[in-house]
Amino acid sequence: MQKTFAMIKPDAVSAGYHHNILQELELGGFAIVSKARVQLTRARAAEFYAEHKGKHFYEKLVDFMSSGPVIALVLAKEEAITGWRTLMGPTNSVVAKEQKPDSLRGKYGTDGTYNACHGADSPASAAREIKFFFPRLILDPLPDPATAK
Ligand code: RTP
Ligand code: MG
Repeated sequence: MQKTFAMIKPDAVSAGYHHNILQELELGGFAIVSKARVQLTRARAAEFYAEHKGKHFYEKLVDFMSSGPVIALVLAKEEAITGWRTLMGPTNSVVAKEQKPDSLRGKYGTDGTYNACHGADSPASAAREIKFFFPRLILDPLPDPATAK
């Protein structure tokens, strides 16, 4: 079982599409390990997407991601990282609507920025992003101190 970090972005939450997305991901075989509805400050959104700092879309992205509540998720499934990105579809929702109309971004996103959801793109990103939102989450069971040698 692999874990990934996913997020339902402010556009989808404010439109009420998070209900649909949560239902679709469970039907897709993802288990929800953790779920939190949170509002990112501008500074937290900037930190979350720091890898894109300096790109032309960065300021707009940070404004968007701090514009309303998001739903942060830790999901578990075999091959969860690639599986979730496949379910989301292409980054740009205009492209997604053309090429993958049944994907989450095809159905619930609008354009290249307002695209309904996020997914970690590698095991390292997933670990960083899970810690960013759920710093107290213990992902793997610790050995039982009573029986550990
Ligand atoms: P994400 O990180 O949100 O899961 O999306 P991604 O990997 O598919 O795409 P990425 O390149 O990491 O871009 C992060 C987010 O920035 C916004 N964006 N806007 N040209 C644009 O206006 C543009 N390009 C990217 C999107 O919200 C994208 O998901
Ligand atoms: Mg990305």
